[in-house]
Amino acid sequence: MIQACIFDLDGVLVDTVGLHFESWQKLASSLGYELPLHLKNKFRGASRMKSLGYILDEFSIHANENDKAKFCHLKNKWYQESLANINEDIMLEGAKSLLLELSKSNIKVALASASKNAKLIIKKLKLDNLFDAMVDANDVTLTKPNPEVFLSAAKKINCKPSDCIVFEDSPLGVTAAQAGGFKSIGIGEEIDISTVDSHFHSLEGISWSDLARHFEK
Ligand code: B16
Ligand code: MG
Repeated sequence: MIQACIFDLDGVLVDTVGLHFESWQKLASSLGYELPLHLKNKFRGASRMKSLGYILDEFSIHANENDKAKFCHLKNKWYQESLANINEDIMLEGAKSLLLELSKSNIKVALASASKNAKLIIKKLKLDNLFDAMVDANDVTLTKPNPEVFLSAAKKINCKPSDCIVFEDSPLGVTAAQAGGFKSIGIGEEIDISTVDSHFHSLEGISWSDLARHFEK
């Protein structure tokens, strides 16, 4: 029986995919490059270092470990600057109402994000009270497509993976959810619908009663 919903953050609850891309673009510009648009979706669910790897590969840039750490630091500085004045407007359609409904329905809710900024964003949006547990890239050693972040979230809320629905916008995250034995809902256009239990354009219009019916039929 479904007992919990586990949400990815970027691209599912908040509209930050563009902000990540713009921050990487600033880094690329500082090195004299223009990022191709296809990287925007490739960055979804990818750790900061994995994302940098995509950029270095794209332009065949050789960088040592010191350079990589410096590039990641710069990107994150710009990303955090872009988060400075965010408010609820950055939430994606349907996100707040579904979180509220789940909390009223006594369904456990957890966050499982590949971003080291996830808790900062949740705090800025004053959404902490809607989550029973939060796990982000600061808490795990392996990143998506490894299931560690989802398994750790499930453990914190004391639920079996098969009793949890994971909401994800990235193929990396869907692979991680499947590898961990979770039910999965793909959100948005980057998801191959054959890889998930259910697919929606956004969280808009998704209600807990529909989900319960769908997964318990
Ligand atoms: P940071 P998610 C992921 O978050 C983003 O999708 C991905 O684009 C980003 O590179 C990654 O977090 C790391 O973020 O640099 O803030 O640690 O989608 O798993 O919530
Ligand atoms: Mg995401």
